Amino acid sequence: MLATPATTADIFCRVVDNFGDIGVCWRLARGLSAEHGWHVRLWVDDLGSFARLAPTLDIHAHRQMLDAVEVIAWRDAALAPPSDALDASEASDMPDATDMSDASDAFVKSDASDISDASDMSHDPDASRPPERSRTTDSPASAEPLMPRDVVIEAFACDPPAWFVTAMHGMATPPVWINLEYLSAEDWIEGCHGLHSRRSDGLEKIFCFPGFTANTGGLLRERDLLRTRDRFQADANAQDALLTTCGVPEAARARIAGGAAVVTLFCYPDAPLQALFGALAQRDRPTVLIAPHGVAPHTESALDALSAVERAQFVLCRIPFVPHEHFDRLLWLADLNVVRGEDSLVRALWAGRPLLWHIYPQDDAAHDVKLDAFLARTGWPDAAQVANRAFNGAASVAHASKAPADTPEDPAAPAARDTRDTRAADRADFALLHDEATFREWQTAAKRYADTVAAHRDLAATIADYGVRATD
Ligand code: TRH
Repeated sequence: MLATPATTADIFCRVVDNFGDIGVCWRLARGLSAEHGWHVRLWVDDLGSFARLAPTLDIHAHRQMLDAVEVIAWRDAALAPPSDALDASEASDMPDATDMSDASDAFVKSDASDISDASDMSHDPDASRPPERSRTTDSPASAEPLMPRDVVIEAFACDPPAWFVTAMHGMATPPVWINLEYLSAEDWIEGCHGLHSRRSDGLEKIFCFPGFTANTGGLLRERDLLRTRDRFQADANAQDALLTTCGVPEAARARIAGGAAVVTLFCYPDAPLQALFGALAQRDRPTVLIAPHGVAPHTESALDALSAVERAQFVLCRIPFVPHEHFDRLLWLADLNVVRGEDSLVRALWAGRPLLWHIYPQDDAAHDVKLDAFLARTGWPDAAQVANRAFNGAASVAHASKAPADTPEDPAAPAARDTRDTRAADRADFALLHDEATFREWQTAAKRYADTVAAHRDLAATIADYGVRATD
């Protein structure tokens, strides 16, 4: 019997902002490779951001293997050669003569060292062809030209290179082309997940919507993740070792061992931390705050604004950015996780612990709708929903009178959040943090909701199914 060949795939990722785009793509690439045996090439336009999550990445390599995934430095489309030098449809993804002296991660930049006159690059007849392995100097990866393979995954409508799409079009059987969309808990996601759209050139895209329900693409969740989490949560030594690895100082670890609560802090700069800290200070146990350097820069001033007695309830640990595996475990050991964006939300969900989601702000306040849709699914106590809305400056049922500061009618209110800190939230919004009974209810509900969502198929498995169809 002939063995079925492994599915081969290209994942394209542009880092628009922050770390969420590459965070999702990196987890997906590894999941497809490790759990489904796929051969994955991950094209990333910003290796610097990627390296924050994967410190062993070589940001100067144009092609490299990392955790069995081939990572390709995908040059920035903004660095296109002069439009008259190349056909415009191809230019946007071709090497740029003006970039040749730059030490950026441009995809084909290593080629420049082979070319005596870089300024003549735009006339290089090879410029309109896909780059080939033979022209790179630093890759342990496979030797075939970078032609499309079984599956193309375009993350967040990032547009693969034009020459690549042209090559897809020229294939006898074009790849399965998946557009991986942003995460939302809104109902309409179910109706759109899996829809096909035919382009004018005849190629077809499938829309894959991650989501929280069975009728969506699901969420990224490694096999055995919850079992591994459960073991870790029951192992105080493993937790202490992780804290040490992450750079949490001895004194803070001693406080944790002595019963202090751990709160991780990964939010956008406008989070109402003063109100949150004011409520945490009312707890009958101290809090060790763990925050990456540079994140939530007003943490220190919000702590300083507390009374001396309240301030004494906190130890703040600023730690370096840590790799995904450590980040996930930090969330597992915390009593409360403050997360943002979509990837850290999902990881905090899997922690099965209470969380405050500081959702990525959108111009038309669409984030409020997304937040409500998520909260409505969780089954968390009302007070937890109030706290989450307040943390985002959104009107809540209990605190509707505070809404004007964030409504479009308020001329001082920005389209997205950026000035509202304690204007829209006060410590009363977070009262459940020091109400033991309600907090316990939240803990139970958080665990239950994680289990509920984990009963659905995970996103890598959903996408792997498309791959099976591609290789059938
Ligand atoms: O970084 P983000 O704010 O990314 C955002 C969101 O994804 C948003 O939805 C998107 O539209 C916008 O970018 C363009 O938040 P997010 O999604 O939580 O991603 C953070 C990633 O960083 C996640 O993969 C976890 C990872 N991380 C670590 O690996 N180590 C760390 O120490 C920290 C703090 C984060």
